[in-house]
Amino acid sequence: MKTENLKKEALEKLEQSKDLNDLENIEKEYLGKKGKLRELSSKMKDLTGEERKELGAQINEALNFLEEKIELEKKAFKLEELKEKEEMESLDITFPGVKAFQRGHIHPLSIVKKEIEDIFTFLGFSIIQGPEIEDEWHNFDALNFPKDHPAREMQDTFFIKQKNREELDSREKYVLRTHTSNIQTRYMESHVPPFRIVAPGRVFRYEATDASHESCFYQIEGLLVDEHISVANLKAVLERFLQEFFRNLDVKIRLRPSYFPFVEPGFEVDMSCVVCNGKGCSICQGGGWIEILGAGMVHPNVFKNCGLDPQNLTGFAFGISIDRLAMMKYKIDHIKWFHSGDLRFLKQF
Ligand code: FA5
Repeated sequence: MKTENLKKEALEKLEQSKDLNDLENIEKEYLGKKGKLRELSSKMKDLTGEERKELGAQINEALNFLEEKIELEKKAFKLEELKEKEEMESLDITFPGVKAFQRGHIHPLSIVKKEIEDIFTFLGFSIIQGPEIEDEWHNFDALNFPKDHPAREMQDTFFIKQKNREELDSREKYVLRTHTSNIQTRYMESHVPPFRIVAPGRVFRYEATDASHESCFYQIEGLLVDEHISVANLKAVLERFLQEFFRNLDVKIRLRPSYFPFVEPGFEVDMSCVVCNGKGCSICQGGGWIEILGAGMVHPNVFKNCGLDPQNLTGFAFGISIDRLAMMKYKIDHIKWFHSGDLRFLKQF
């Protein structure tokens, strides 16, 4: 009966075992060379032949029984271990991440540029691109800039270093474009009116920076050429554009005479302040109006320089600062923020 008791005892321990280590200890305790069942056989010498035979059979039966049981338990533990390992190591790339994925932000200038483009597309304008490195002909000469115009001087223009620059023709001398008006001349050279285009892009100026001036900023050029176009059309398009852009039908504009060599008459255009509705506030410095763009009627010399006959053609052009529109829309107090790369600023959009 001793073997039965040992079997029972071993089975109870097996039931309570928690891992392979426990099983190995049970195996050693009952089946090992010095284990409890083998120890029983050492008592056989005191028994009669018949008793010895019977005990031997009982011990063998118990050994086989427990061996089988322990083997089964081992397999079960190993399977469990494998499953756990698989769960830990398996990689399901379709599984959602533990941390929420951080999405980037569209830059405020890109948001505003897209909005402006959408409004002008709605008004029937096409969107055109032009080069940032431009020859002096398209950036100045074709636009009727006199050779000695101060805008060509070192304080305004980034000139590209070229060998024997002085001897080159203005079509071979390069600058970083100082405005998007270069796209006007390129477009008029290669297209037949009527047309209406807008052209957004980066422009570069060698000038001191402050809250509303950057050496690299964005403009959007507008050009509409047809017969019988007047300042009234220019005013209507600009006013409509601004009302759409600021989603405010009270936006008004006023034209102040100004000089740009490529338009006649030329204007600086102010809009009524959208922050105070023209009553006067810190953004418009109390005046109720803010200057946002230059505009005018295309000068006949520009038509001529671009190979068009000024006789029957009229048109208007304008150049808006995208940066300044963005500043007003989002009430941004300094132009430097756009290129600061500061995430605290960018995350707001
Ligand atoms: C021009 O660049 C003309 N090409 C605009 C034009 C086009 C006039 C077609 C007539 C017909 P201006 O230099 O004024 O003009 O610049 C246009 C607008 O850009 C200004 O009204 C102002 O809002 C903005 N601007 C000018 N300089 C800077 C600067 N350094 N940083 C940011 N915005 C500027």
